[in-house]
Amino acid sequence: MDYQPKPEHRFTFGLWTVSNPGADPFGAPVRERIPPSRVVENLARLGAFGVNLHDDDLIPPDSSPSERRRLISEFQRCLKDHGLVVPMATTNLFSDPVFRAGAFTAQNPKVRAYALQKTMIAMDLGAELGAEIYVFWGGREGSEVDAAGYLPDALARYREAINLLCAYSREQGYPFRFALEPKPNEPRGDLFLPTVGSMLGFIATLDHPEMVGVNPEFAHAAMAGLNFAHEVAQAIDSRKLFHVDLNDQRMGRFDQDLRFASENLKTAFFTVLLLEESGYQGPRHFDAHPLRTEDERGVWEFAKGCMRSYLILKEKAWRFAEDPEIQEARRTPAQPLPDLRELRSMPFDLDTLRGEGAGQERLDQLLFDLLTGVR
Ligand code: GCO
Ligand code: MN
Ligand code: MN
Repeated sequence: MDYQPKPEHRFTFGLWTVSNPGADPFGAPVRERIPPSRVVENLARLGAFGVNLHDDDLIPPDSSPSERRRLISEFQRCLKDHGLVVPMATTNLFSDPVFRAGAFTAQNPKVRAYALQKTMIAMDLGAELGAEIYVFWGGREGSEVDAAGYLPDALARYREAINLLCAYSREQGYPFRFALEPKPNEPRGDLFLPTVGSMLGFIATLDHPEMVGVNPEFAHAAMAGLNFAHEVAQAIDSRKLFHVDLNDQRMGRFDQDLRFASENLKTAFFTVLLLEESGYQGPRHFDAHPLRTEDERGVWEFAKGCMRSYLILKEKAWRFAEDPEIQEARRTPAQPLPDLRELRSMPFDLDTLRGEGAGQERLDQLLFDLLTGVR
């Protein structure tokens, strides 16, 4: 096995991921921002399928209309030359100081209107580039000071914004499916709608719930101490897994955005197993950043590493599914429940049931042996 990524594996990276210049709250950038054309060229060389972007990643804010046109057509030409696509687009509603107290949920109606307009323009751009998934990550939708307003009002403003944008997408005839991305905190003290479950509850209250799903992210679950595979499982169970952000993170740290599978090997394995077994057809998007220690050579090693690790875990997932001993230990008896009447009067041998172990120590060790290459 050479673990060579190919477009059919549907690996994608954001322009903002590989070209992240490595600034942090304590230090200046350590790398030049890699221009979009060089990102496309290198991702194609490494075997990726596509590249995703925020409006501002491609078109610096305050660009003139002619500058905008030039940047779009140059980028389109570059995508065509290298055979890369843009499956997903999104809006930067967090960098500009105007969004310091929220974008869609800001109390100031002018800020909300501006956030909506910026998103409509970014949707036009995404549609022009062929994107079919539109991600919403509410980086500034949250609070530090809950005394600042009645919390349910913020959610109502959020709902109004997503409803308006669903209407805009439909009116324009765009093919978008919206994917809402939960995160527990950072940059706000507490972000609204912090988990997949919160998002699913919110989606059910929208005008067009069928258009809207989720974009769970590994690191966001890990920050909250949650098991990412369980987050993905709930999204799959609700048929709402529209997109996925793969990276890694240690719990109790700042938002690390580490290379996929670099920290939590088992959860990464179960994530890949779920994506592959469920028949998820969407992009495998790496929303991670190269370490601040790296120069551009390290950036491409990082990108290669994300895809390579996924493919290695995919091979392990196959072996897991085909290993007779593992499957035997994993088997759950497929016995339907009796009907209600029978159930009500059914006898149980509780002593036997209470005495039965689950055999999971052995199964977990078999998995360890498989993942470490001993098996
Ligand atoms: C973060 C988020 C973002 C979003 C991106 C796309 O923690 O900063 O994960 O990277 O995914 O803005 O909406
Ligand atoms: Mn993130
Ligand atoms: Mn993300």
